Amino acid sequence: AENDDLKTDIVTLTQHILAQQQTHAEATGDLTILLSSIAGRLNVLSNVVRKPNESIFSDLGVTGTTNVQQENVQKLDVLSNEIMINMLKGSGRASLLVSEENDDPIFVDAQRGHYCVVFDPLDGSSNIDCGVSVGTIFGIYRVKDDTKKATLEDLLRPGSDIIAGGYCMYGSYTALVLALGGNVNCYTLDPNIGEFLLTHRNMRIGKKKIYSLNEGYAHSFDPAIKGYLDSLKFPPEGHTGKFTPYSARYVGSMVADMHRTLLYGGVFLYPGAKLRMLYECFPMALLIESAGGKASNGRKRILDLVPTKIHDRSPIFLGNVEEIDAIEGWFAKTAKN
Ligand code: P6P
Repeated sequence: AENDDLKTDIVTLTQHILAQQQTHAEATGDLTILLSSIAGRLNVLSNVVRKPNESIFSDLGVTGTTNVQQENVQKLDVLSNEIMINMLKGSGRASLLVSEENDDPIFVDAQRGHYCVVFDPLDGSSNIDCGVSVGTIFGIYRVKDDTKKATLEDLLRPGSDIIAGGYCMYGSYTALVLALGGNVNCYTLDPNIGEFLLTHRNMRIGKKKIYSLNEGYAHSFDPAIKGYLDSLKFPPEGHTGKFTPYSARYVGSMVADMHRTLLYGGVFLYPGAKLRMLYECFPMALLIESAGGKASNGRKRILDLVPTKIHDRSPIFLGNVEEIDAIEGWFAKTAKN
Protein backbone atom coordinates (compact mmCIF):
# COMPACT_ATOMS: atom_id res chain seq x y z
CA ALA A 1 0.00 0.00 0.00
CA GLU A 2 1.21 3.55 -0.58
CA ASN A 3 1.52 4.13 3.20
CA ASP A 4 3.91 1.23 3.78
CA ASP A 5 6.77 3.65 4.50
CA LEU A 6 4.61 5.63 7.00
CA LYS A 7 5.08 4.21 10.49
CA THR A 8 1.54 3.74 11.79
CA ASP A 9 2.37 2.50 15.29
CA ILE A 10 3.61 5.85 16.57
CA VAL A 11 2.80 6.46 20.22
CA THR A 12 2.87 10.00 21.57
CA LEU A 13 3.86 10.74 25.15
CA THR A 14 0.30 11.76 26.04
CA GLN A 15 -1.19 8.59 24.54
CA HIS A 16 1.40 6.46 26.38
CA ILE A 17 0.74 8.13 29.73
CA LEU A 18 -3.02 7.83 29.18
CA ALA A 19 -2.56 4.12 28.41
CA GLN A 20 -0.62 3.71 31.67
CA GLN A 21 -3.36 5.60 33.52
CA GLN A 22 -5.95 3.08 32.26
CA THR A 23 -4.12 0.35 34.17
CA HIS A 24 -4.89 2.15 37.45
CA ALA A 25 -8.65 1.99 38.14
CA GLU A 26 -8.34 4.60 40.88
CA ALA A 27 -6.50 7.09 38.65
CA THR A 28 -8.29 10.44 38.37
CA GLY A 29 -6.28 11.69 35.40
CA ASP A 30 -4.68 14.47 37.44
CA LEU A 31 -1.17 13.08 37.03
CA THR A 32 -1.79 12.61 33.31
CA ILE A 33 -2.80 16.26 33.02
CA LEU A 34 0.23 17.37 35.05
CA LEU A 35 2.70 15.30 33.01
CA SER A 36 1.13 16.40 29.71
CA SER A 37 1.36 20.05 30.82
CA ILE A 38 5.04 19.57 31.68
CA ALA A 39 5.76 17.83 28.35
CA GLY A 40 4.00 20.55 26.39
CA ARG A 41 6.18 23.20 27.99
CA LEU A 42 9.42 21.22 27.59
CA ASN A 43 8.63 21.35 23.86
CA VAL A 44 8.59 25.16 24.12
CA LEU A 45 11.82 25.20 26.15
CA SER A 46 13.49 23.04 23.50
CA ASN A 47 12.66 25.73 20.98
CA VAL A 48 13.73 28.62 23.22
CA VAL A 49 17.07 27.05 24.11
CA ARG A 50 17.88 26.30 20.49
CA LYS A 51 17.09 29.76 19.19
CA PRO A 52 18.46 31.95 21.96
CA ASN A 53 18.91 34.88 19.58
CA GLU A 54 15.14 34.82 18.90
CA SER A 55 14.19 34.38 22.56
CA ILE A 56 12.39 37.14 24.43
CA PHE A 57 15.70 38.44 25.76
CA SER A 58 17.58 39.65 22.69
CA ASP A 59 20.89 40.24 24.42
CA LEU A 60 22.15 36.93 25.86
CA GLY A 61 24.59 36.60 28.65
CA VAL A 62 24.72 37.06 32.35
CA THR A 63 21.91 38.97 34.05
CA GLY A 64 24.30 40.16 36.69
CA THR A 65 22.15 38.58 39.40
CA THR A 66 22.97 35.30 41.14
CA ASN A 67 20.63 32.48 42.21
CA VAL A 68 20.51 30.73 45.58
CA GLN A 69 23.60 28.74 44.48
CA GLN A 70 25.57 31.99 43.96
CA GLU A 71 26.03 31.06 40.29
CA ASN A 72 25.87 33.61 37.49
CA VAL A 73 22.36 33.34 36.12
CA GLN A 74 22.08 33.19 32.35
CA LYS A 75 19.02 34.92 30.97
CA LEU A 76 17.77 31.62 29.60
CA ASP A 77 17.71 30.32 33.19
CA VAL A 78 15.36 33.13 34.14
CA LEU A 79 13.17 32.65 31.07
CA SER A 80 13.02 28.85 31.46
CA ASN A 81 12.15 29.21 35.11
CA GLU A 82 9.28 31.60 34.41
CA ILE A 83 7.98 29.32 31.65
CA MET A 84 7.98 26.32 34.00
CA ILE A 85 6.37 28.17 36.93
CA ASN A 86 3.60 29.69 34.79
CA MET A 87 2.80 26.30 33.23
CA LEU A 88 2.70 24.50 36.57
CA LYS A 89 0.44 27.16 38.09
CA GLY A 90 -1.82 26.94 35.02
CA SER A 91 -2.08 23.14 35.26
CA GLY A 92 -4.18 23.47 38.44
CA ARG A 93 -2.66 20.18 39.64
CA ALA A 94 0.34 21.39 41.68
CA SER A 95 0.14 23.16 45.03
CA LEU A 96 3.85 23.43 45.89
CA LEU A 97 6.78 24.18 43.56
CA VAL A 98 10.50 24.23 44.32
CA SER A 99 12.85 25.54 41.66
CA GLU A 100 16.65 25.66 41.64
CA GLU A 101 16.23 29.31 40.62
CA ASN A 102 14.05 30.34 43.57
CA ASP A 103 15.40 30.66 47.12
CA ASP A 104 11.89 30.16 48.53
CA PRO A 105 9.23 27.53 47.80
CA ILE A 106 6.22 28.60 45.72
CA PHE A 107 2.80 27.72 47.19
CA VAL A 108 -0.03 27.65 44.63
CA ASP A 109 -3.80 27.81 45.22
CA ALA A 110 -4.78 24.98 42.85
CA GLN A 111 -8.17 23.50 42.09
CA ARG A 112 -6.80 19.94 42.42
CA GLY A 113 -3.35 20.57 43.81
CA HIS A 114 -2.57 17.00 44.81
CA TYR A 115 1.04 17.22 43.58
CA CYS A 116 4.30 18.97 44.42
CA VAL A 117 6.80 19.57 41.63
CA VAL A 118 10.54 20.15 42.10
CA PHE A 119 12.67 21.18 39.14
CA ASP A 120 15.86 22.63 37.76
CA PRO A 121 14.56 24.53 34.74
CA LEU A 122 17.84 24.68 32.84
CA ASP A 123 20.53 22.48 34.36
CA GLY A 124 24.02 22.92 32.98
CA SER A 125 23.19 26.39 31.69
CA SER A 126 26.80 27.54 32.05
CA ASN A 127 27.37 25.30 28.98
CA ILE A 128 24.86 27.10 26.78
CA ASP A 129 27.25 29.60 25.24
CA CYS A 130 29.51 26.79 23.97
CA GLY A 131 26.60 24.81 22.56
CA VAL A 132 26.82 21.80 24.89
CA SER A 133 23.61 19.89 25.72
CA VAL A 134 21.62 21.25 28.65
CA GLY A 135 18.37 20.07 30.17
CA THR A 136 15.40 20.38 32.50
CA ILE A 137 15.17 18.00 35.48
CA PHE A 138 11.92 17.47 37.40
CA GLY A 139 10.42 15.35 40.17
CA ILE A 140 6.81 14.86 41.29
CA TYR A 141 5.49 14.05 44.75
CA ARG A 142 1.90 13.48 45.90
CA VAL A 143 0.86 15.65 48.88
CA LYS A 144 0.60 13.58 52.05
CA ASP A 145 -2.91 14.77 52.97
CA ASP A 146 -5.36 15.93 50.30
CA THR A 147 -7.53 17.62 52.91
CA LYS A 148 -4.79 20.02 53.96
CA LYS A 149 -2.80 22.70 52.13
CA ALA A 150 0.63 21.55 51.01
CA THR A 151 3.51 22.32 53.37
CA LEU A 152 7.28 21.81 53.18
CA GLU A 153 6.68 18.51 55.00
CA ASP A 154 5.35 17.26 51.67
CA LEU A 155 8.91 17.58 50.30
CA LEU A 156 11.21 17.13 53.31
CA ARG A 157 10.63 13.36 53.27
CA PRO A 158 12.54 10.29 52.00
CA GLY A 159 13.48 10.59 48.33
CA SER A 160 11.75 7.24 47.78
CA ASP A 161 8.40 9.05 48.17
CA ILE A 162 8.95 10.60 44.72
CA ILE A 163 6.28 9.17 42.39
CA ALA A 164 7.66 10.30 39.02
CA GLY A 165 10.84 11.91 37.80
CA GLY A 166 12.65 12.71 34.62
CA TYR A 167 14.63 15.07 32.47
CA CYS A 168 14.42 16.66 29.07
CA MET A 169 17.78 16.90 27.30
CA TYR A 170 18.17 19.63 24.67
CA GLY A 171 20.96 18.02 22.65
CA SER A 172 21.47 16.99 19.02
CA TYR A 173 17.92 15.78 19.54
CA THR A 174 15.42 16.58 22.31
CA ALA A 175 14.75 13.58 24.55
CA LEU A 176 12.29 13.43 27.44
CA VAL A 177 13.15 10.49 29.71
CA LEU A 178 10.49 9.69 32.33
CA ALA A 179 10.44 7.25 35.25
CA LEU A 180 6.83 6.43 36.16
CA GLY A 181 5.35 3.33 37.78
CA GLY A 182 8.70 1.55 37.92
CA ASN A 183 9.45 1.91 34.20
CA VAL A 184 11.66 4.31 32.25
CA ASN A 185 10.54 5.44 28.81
CA CYS A 186 12.23 7.84 26.42
CA TYR A 187 10.21 10.13 24.16
CA THR A 188 12.01 11.92 21.35
CA LEU A 189 10.65 15.24 20.10
CA ASP A 190 9.59 15.26 16.46
CA PRO A 191 9.91 18.99 15.71
CA ASN A 192 7.86 18.61 12.54
CA ILE A 193 4.73 17.75 14.49
CA GLY A 194 5.72 19.16 17.89
CA GLU A 195 5.07 15.84 19.64
CA PHE A 196 7.21 13.66 21.88
CA LEU A 197 7.13 10.15 20.35
CA LEU A 198 7.90 6.95 22.31
CA THR A 199 11.30 5.80 21.01
CA HIS A 200 12.85 3.73 23.83
CA ARG A 201 10.30 1.57 25.73
CA ASN A 202 11.19 0.18 29.21
CA MET A 203 14.82 1.35 29.12
CA ARG A 204 17.50 -0.79 30.84
CA ILE A 205 20.89 0.74 31.67
CA GLY A 206 23.71 -0.12 29.22
CA LYS A 207 26.84 -2.09 30.15
CA LYS A 208 29.78 -0.17 28.66
CA LYS A 209 32.82 0.52 30.89
CA ILE A 210 32.73 4.34 31.10
CA TYR A 211 33.46 6.56 34.10
CA SER A 212 32.35 10.16 34.32
CA LEU A 213 33.48 12.83 36.81
CA ASN A 214 35.35 16.13 36.98
CA GLU A 215 38.93 15.00 37.77
CA GLY A 216 39.87 18.62 38.37
CA TYR A 217 38.93 18.00 42.00
CA ALA A 218 41.35 15.04 42.36
CA HIS A 219 43.36 17.00 44.96
CA SER A 220 40.43 16.75 47.39
CA PHE A 221 39.04 13.29 46.51
CA ASP A 222 38.23 10.97 49.42
CA PRO A 223 40.78 8.07 49.51
CA ALA A 224 37.87 5.75 48.64
CA ILE A 225 37.24 7.63 45.38
CA LYS A 226 40.95 7.68 44.53
CA GLY A 227 41.18 3.94 45.20
CA TYR A 228 38.09 3.21 43.11
CA LEU A 229 39.23 5.37 40.16
CA ASP A 230 42.73 3.82 40.19
CA SER A 231 41.08 0.39 39.96
CA LEU A 232 39.40 1.50 36.72
CA LYS A 233 42.56 3.00 35.23
CA PHE A 234 45.35 0.60 36.20
CA PRO A 235 45.63 -3.21 36.39
CA PRO A 236 45.69 -4.61 39.93
CA GLU A 237 49.08 -5.52 41.51
CA GLY A 238 50.59 -8.58 39.86
CA HIS A 239 47.97 -8.62 37.09
CA THR A 240 49.17 -10.43 33.98
CA GLY A 241 47.54 -10.60 30.56
CA LYS A 242 45.23 -8.11 28.85
CA PHE A 243 43.93 -5.14 30.84
CA THR A 244 41.18 -2.95 29.36
CA PRO A 245 40.91 0.41 31.14
CA TYR A 246 37.59 2.27 31.24
CA SER A 247 36.83 5.18 28.91
CA ALA A 248 36.55 8.64 30.48
CA ARG A 249 33.63 10.82 29.41
CA TYR A 250 32.52 14.03 31.16
CA VAL A 251 30.27 16.73 29.68
CA GLY A 252 29.77 18.80 32.81
CA SER A 253 26.03 18.95 32.19
CA MET A 254 24.30 16.43 34.46
CA VAL A 255 21.48 15.68 32.01
CA ALA A 256 23.96 14.89 29.21
CA ASP A 257 26.18 12.76 31.47
CA MET A 258 23.08 10.98 32.81
CA HIS A 259 21.59 10.32 29.36
CA ARG A 260 24.86 8.73 28.19
CA THR A 261 25.15 6.66 31.40
CA LEU A 262 21.56 5.43 31.01
CA LEU A 263 21.92 4.54 27.32
CA TYR A 264 25.52 3.25 27.27
CA GLY A 265 26.15 2.26 30.92
CA GLY A 266 29.06 3.06 33.24
CA VAL A 267 29.24 5.30 36.29
CA PHE A 268 28.71 9.02 36.98
CA LEU A 269 30.35 10.45 40.08
CA TYR A 270 29.96 13.79 41.79
CA PRO A 271 31.85 13.26 45.09
CA GLY A 272 31.44 16.85 46.35
CA ALA A 273 28.12 17.96 47.87
CA LYS A 274 27.15 20.17 44.92
CA LEU A 275 24.18 18.51 43.25
CA ARG A 276 20.84 19.19 44.91
CA MET A 277 18.90 16.32 46.46
CA LEU A 278 15.34 17.33 45.55
CA TYR A 279 15.61 18.28 41.88
CA GLU A 280 18.83 16.64 40.68
CA CYS A 281 19.75 13.60 42.81
CA PHE A 282 16.29 12.15 43.53
CA PRO A 283 14.88 12.24 39.96
CA MET A 284 18.14 10.80 38.55
CA ALA A 285 18.25 8.14 41.28
CA LEU A 286 14.64 7.13 40.50
CA LEU A 287 15.48 6.90 36.80
CA ILE A 288 18.66 4.85 37.19
CA GLU A 289 17.04 2.43 39.70
CA SER A 290 13.96 2.01 37.49
CA ALA A 291 16.33 1.13 34.61
CA GLY A 292 18.16 -1.54 36.67
CA GLY A 293 21.02 0.61 37.99
CA LYS A 294 21.86 2.02 41.43
CA ALA A 295 22.42 5.44 43.05
CA SER A 296 24.28 6.04 46.32
CA ASN A 297 26.08 8.76 48.28
CA GLY A 298 28.87 6.25 48.93
CA ARG A 299 27.34 4.97 52.14
CA LYS A 300 23.56 5.17 51.65
CA ARG A 301 21.01 4.70 48.88
CA ILE A 302 20.23 8.17 47.49
CA LEU A 303 16.46 7.59 47.67
CA ASP A 304 16.74 6.77 51.39
CA LEU A 305 18.11 10.26 52.13
CA VAL A 306 15.79 12.83 53.74
CA PRO A 307 16.44 16.53 52.99
CA THR A 308 16.07 19.02 55.86
CA LYS A 309 16.08 22.09 53.58
CA ILE A 310 14.70 22.38 50.04
CA HIS A 311 18.11 23.18 48.46
CA ASP A 312 20.07 20.53 50.37
CA ARG A 313 22.90 18.93 48.40
CA SER A 314 24.48 15.46 48.36
CA PRO A 315 27.41 13.61 46.84
CA ILE A 316 26.03 11.20 44.22
CA PHE A 317 27.34 8.08 42.49
CA LEU A 318 25.02 6.47 39.93
CA GLY A 319 25.27 3.82 37.22
CA ASN A 320 25.64 0.06 36.87
CA VAL A 321 25.00 -1.84 40.12
CA GLU A 322 28.44 -3.43 40.20
CA GLU A 323 30.14 -0.03 39.93
CA ILE A 324 28.12 1.49 42.77
CA ASP A 325 28.67 -1.63 44.89
CA ALA A 326 32.42 -1.25 44.26
CA ILE A 327 32.35 2.42 45.32
CA GLU A 328 30.44 1.57 48.51
CA GLY A 329 32.99 -1.20 49.12
CA TRP A 330 35.84 1.33 48.88
CA PHE A 331 34.09 3.66 51.34
CA ALA A 332 33.51 0.76 53.77
CA LYS A 333 37.14 -0.41 53.43
CA THR A 334 38.72 3.03 53.88
CA ALA A 335 36.38 3.91 56.76
CA LYS A 336 37.83 0.97 58.71
CA ASN A 337 41.44 2.13 58.17
P1 P6P B 1 31.46 20.89 37.77
C1 P6P B 1 26.06 22.20 36.06
O1 P6P B 1 26.50 23.43 36.61
C2 P6P B 1 25.87 21.22 37.21
O2 P6P B 1 24.92 21.68 38.10
C3 P6P B 1 25.49 19.84 36.66
O3 P6P B 1 24.69 19.93 35.52
C4 P6P B 1 26.83 19.21 36.38
O4 P6P B 1 26.81 17.80 36.52
C5 P6P B 1 27.73 19.82 37.45
O5 P6P B 1 27.11 21.04 37.88
C6 P6P B 1 29.10 20.14 36.88
O6 P6P B 1 29.88 20.63 37.97
O7 P6P B 1 31.97 21.15 39.17
O8 P6P B 1 32.06 19.64 37.17
O9 P6P B 1 31.56 22.08 36.84
